[in-house]
Amino acid sequence: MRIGVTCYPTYGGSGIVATELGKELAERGHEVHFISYAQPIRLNLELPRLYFHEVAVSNYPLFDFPPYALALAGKMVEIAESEKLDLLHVHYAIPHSVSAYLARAMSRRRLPFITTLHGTDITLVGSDRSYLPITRFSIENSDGVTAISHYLRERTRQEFEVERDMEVLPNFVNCDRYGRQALPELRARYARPDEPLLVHLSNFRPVKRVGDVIKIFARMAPHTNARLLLVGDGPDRASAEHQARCQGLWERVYFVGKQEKIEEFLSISDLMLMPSELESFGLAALEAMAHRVPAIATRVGGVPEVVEDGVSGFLFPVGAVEAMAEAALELIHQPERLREMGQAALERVQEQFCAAAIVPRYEALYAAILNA
Ligand code: GMT
Repeated sequence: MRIGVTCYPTYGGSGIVATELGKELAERGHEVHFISYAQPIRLNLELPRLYFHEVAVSNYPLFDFPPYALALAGKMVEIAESEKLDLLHVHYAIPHSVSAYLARAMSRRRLPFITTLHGTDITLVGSDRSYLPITRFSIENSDGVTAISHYLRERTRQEFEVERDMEVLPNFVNCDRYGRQALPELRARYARPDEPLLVHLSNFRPVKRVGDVIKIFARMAPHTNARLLLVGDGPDRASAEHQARCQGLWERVYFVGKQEKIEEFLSISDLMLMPSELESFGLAALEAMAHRVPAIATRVGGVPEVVEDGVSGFLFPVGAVEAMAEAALELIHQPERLREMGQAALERVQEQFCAAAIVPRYEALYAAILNA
């Protein structure tokens, strides 16, 4: 098949899932054309059958806000026709799904499109009154809709009162590439062998509650020689850095910013902290679990579908920093228990979230839509 994929190319879970799916599809022999305003961060164009088409948005002085959704729709049609695309698969409803709707209407070829809902496109942006009607419209008019968790599907049904079919296709990792050996030199940069290494990975947006990560670590600090690695960047990074300095933790926390090889940082870590306000899935926890790193996380959204409380991690109410610190301390003080949880986390990933099981379900959905 020839598939057009649109996603946000920036540091965010939906773009990462879209890119990983594109890579998997290309490996399986499909031709995959990414259409976006920049090359997605994890997209490696040296791999065969993967292409990137940039959407140029002209910014006439009359516009306070350049009309990206329209430029994207135009580019989708252009690429669909020049590359003979069979379908479009857009990740994140706003505005991609609306652009795909326009592209389908404009195209001289048959051009069905699938919308994958990821989370904030429903829970924050889509439910904003100014976007709600058009989000509902684009969901109702997509040829196929998928959601990355049962939670998100239910939330979409409630929020938008849509009755249509929506398949739950969870996020995934490539189980052959994950779980490699830890890199001793990289780990040595951040912690000695006897110092447990905690990790937080996010885009540092308010919904991630990075401040709680620091609060948890501050409560742990007097009772452990552990260190904390913060991977990623975003609006709340500066305040988290300030908080770490004020708490006297600066020597023990490392803000390493955006990283290309996330898996290297996860593979040297012992325990993940993900105290988010909301996660429709929690891809960061899944990626950590694939490296035998259990998560201390919040019981929100789709997280319980990923992390089994007490088995592959521990779940707490939002803001329960004291309890999260206690649980993290208890785990790092019992290396055998930590190891068992890490193993359980890996097994859960292997049983439920391997690309080898999920990607064929996307292919089947594409085929069903093309044959409809
Ligand atoms: O969480 C973010 O800020 C980014 C956002 C996105 O769409 O890029 O993430 C959402 O999609 C991820 C991939 O499917 C999920 O793992 C995240 O849980 C989800 N974020 C939220 O629901 C807050």
